[in-house]
Amino acid sequence: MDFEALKKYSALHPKPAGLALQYGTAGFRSKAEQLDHVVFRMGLLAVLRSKAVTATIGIMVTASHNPEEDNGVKLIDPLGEMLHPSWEEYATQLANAEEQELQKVITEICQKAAVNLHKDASVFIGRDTRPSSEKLSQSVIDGIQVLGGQYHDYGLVTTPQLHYMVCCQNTQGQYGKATLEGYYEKLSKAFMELIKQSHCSGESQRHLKIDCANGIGALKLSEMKPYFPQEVAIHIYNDGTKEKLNHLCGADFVKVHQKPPGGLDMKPNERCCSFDGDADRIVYYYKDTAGHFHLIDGDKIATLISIFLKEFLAKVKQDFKLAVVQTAYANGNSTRYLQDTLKVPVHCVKTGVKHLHHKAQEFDVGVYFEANGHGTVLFSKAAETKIRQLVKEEKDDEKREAAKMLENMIDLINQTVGDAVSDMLVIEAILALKGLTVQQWDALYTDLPNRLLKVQVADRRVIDTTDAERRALTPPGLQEKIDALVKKYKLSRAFVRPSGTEDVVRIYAEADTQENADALAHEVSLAVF
Ligand code: NG1
Ligand code: ZN
Repeated sequence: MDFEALKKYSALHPKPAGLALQYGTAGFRSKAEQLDHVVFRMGLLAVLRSKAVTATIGIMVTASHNPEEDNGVKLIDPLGEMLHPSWEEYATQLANAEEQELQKVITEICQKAAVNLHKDASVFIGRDTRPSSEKLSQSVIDGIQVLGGQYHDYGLVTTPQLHYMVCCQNTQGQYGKATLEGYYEKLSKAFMELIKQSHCSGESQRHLKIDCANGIGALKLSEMKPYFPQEVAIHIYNDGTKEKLNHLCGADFVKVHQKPPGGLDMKPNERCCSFDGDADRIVYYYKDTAGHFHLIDGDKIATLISIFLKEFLAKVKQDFKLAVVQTAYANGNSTRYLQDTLKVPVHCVKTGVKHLHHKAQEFDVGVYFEANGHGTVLFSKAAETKIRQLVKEEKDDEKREAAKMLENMIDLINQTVGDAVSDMLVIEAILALKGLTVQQWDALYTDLPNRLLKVQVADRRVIDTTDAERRALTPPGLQEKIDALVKKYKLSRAFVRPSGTEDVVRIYAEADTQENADALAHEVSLAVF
């Protein structure tokens, strides 16, 4: 390795002395001006990771739903999954090394991870529409080049599109073509095959208003539009030409504030949805004739998808195991509905896509969604192979048709990661096939009133949790206080956890009424100090 060149280039991307950041649930997130050294070094790390696993690695520059001034970076592993946990630690060490320690830290990583420096390296790069993203992705390229890695810069893409590209590349095209065209063709073909079977989509049923958070989703949906026939009537709002990214709009805003985004005029009973800033999350909503706002979050999306899959999996009679994976933020009534009414097993894991993804891999068909709208469905290799085989060979018409439906769902779903575009098409297809209106979907169960709060504390790491983050182990006495507060209310539940993406502690509470959920969240927030 040419350490002299490294030293020279690293000096062009200096680390602010004393600054320490952590590779969290979504990679690094911070104010954009603090990230130049981080992205340069993640370019270095991507090369090392690529050499270690002999595969193409992805790097995405985005801070998702966070304010436009922020930015972030995360690495994507060979099959499009999140970076392996052991390398998250290397990422943190490398990002925080002072200039003079850089060589030592890199050498240590190479030793610990058995990196063969003689191997080739290949990295795919993508970025969101933030003003700072272009320059930061140039610094990523500097990092890749200084270690002699090859790269392909996809420029402006959604986060899930980059995950898809990486997976296609490393599976020799089995997952699809590693181009935007390949992505649009695969999804639109599967979608059209599915809705061919629907008999009940009237004119008003087809319209969908989409709030793109003034982000990358608007650009990519516009690119995708020509792949669909005119009957697919999607209307794009908050396309980034007028307002700031994520400002008073987007999936996170709608979910947290439980109100409609700015910039989208909603008529009663119109079906609307919001993407987040990098288009890996989606939530739906509508306003009823009385003017009340109804949010349909990730939990209800998981429910709709599970209903559909359960029905068609039963028809192919293969005894496939279907399960839903949620986090502690899932609404209590969604869990009850899935388990008690739908009879689908539910598992709860820690916050963070990697935990959900990992758990979902244990089943033939694993549906996972965070309440905030990030999620997807995973099919085991065996289930997928069997379904494709049934489509080709099954003599029984009903069984074969059901398998065909599932096969198209498999192709429509982005199995690498939650994808707002793909999820939207999955939802639209299911609503059309089942002839469901947005109100009927919403009425499957009623959400328990809930409140999400965040508070700033001196050091959020003093809170340590257990039981999928539903109970606090430290500081001593906190959990007892929360237990006492929860007892005061009916149908109540509350928990606290340190955020992995912001310097805050998050508080979640639910109860029988909105007033009680708000009061409980507030009381718990006071107990955290
Ligand atoms: P943190 O900041 O760790 O709570 C947030 C979301 C996660 C996930 C990550 C990654 C909530 C409460 N938390 O994590 O669900 O989406 O960001 O972006 O929504
Ligand atoms: Zn996102």
